[in-house]
Amino acid sequence: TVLAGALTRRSISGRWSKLPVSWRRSLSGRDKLFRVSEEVQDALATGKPVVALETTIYTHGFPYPDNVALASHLESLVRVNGGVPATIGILNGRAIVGMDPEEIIQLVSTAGSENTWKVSRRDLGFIGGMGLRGQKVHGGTTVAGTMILAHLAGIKIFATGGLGGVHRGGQNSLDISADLTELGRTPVAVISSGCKSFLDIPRTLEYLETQGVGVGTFADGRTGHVDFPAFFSRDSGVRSPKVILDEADAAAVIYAQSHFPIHSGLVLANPVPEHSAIPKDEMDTIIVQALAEADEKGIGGSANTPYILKRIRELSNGASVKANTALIEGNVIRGTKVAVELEKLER
Ligand code: PSU
Ligand code: MN
Repeated sequence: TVLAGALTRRSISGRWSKLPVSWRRSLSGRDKLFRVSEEVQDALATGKPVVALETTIYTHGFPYPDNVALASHLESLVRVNGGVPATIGILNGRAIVGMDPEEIIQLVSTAGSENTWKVSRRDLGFIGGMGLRGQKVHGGTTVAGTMILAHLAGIKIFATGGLGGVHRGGQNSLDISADLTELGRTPVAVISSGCKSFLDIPRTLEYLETQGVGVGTFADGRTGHVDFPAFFSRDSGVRSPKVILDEADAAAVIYAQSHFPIHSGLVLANPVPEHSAIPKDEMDTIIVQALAEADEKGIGGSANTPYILKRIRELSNGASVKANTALIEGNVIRGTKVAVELEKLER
């Protein structure tokens, strides 16, 4: 490719053309743009359950140094439940699937810096390009960004806290998270606690339906009314399109879907544990205030979600952080168990 050619000439000049083609490719621009850790490569090659973890929650969600502790804790939760974690993020423009502990610290300690971007689908080319130009740019990957990189590495399961969605008033502003279109075109199953109620949950579910994304919520029985969860709260007032009982149910759905030419993802919603949930009306008051402030200050686009999350943290005096931590832990454990079940079906 043009890119590989340009890098090649500069990096290893004359000796390059004598290398076998496969080596040339692995030493080329692609290697400067994308790396999968040896542990994750090995796990994928030997059929071990791998679980992808995103990094926008660390760079644009949790403050430093709490984010370091959380990142390491989530990785251990994957391991003790029989999986291999693949934390995904970007350092100096290079996307890494399976960041090591030092790389995670290097990335998440830059939370809040202007050189640390929130990287969704539209940003991957820019951050990679700036990295090739020698810029010290880092990135926390969103659900959309993480799905793309996970899929490129061959990972099918991804656990996180919450999904982006259609913002309130989105029918006019067209502020619809790229997470939703990504779910429509990238075959990765995302385990989350739904989306926050500062978003428009009914329109988010409509949009996912249009995108062909299967949505199921974990519940104790297959019948009856089950809400699609609203992150801090188990109820949203909006019915989940489908219900799943357990990890084996979820794995069967992923396995079945992979046999059809459906290249979309799945949303597997895992409600926040009862004991750490924040009642819906309590949350609503805080959200109304945070939304009004964002509107007054004109904070829109990709800055909107991080701003609202920050204000919710402040206005709830940290109660939201506790709930947020508990639900992510639950999702990571669930996601790992789904990956373990899926591995059994694929064996
Ligand atoms: N929702 C949350 N917490 C988060 C995010 C969303 O409750 O941390 C992050 C995720 O990384 C998600 C992104 O993919 O924000 C969505 O941002 P946007 O709405 O700009 O697409
Ligand atoms: Mn947006």
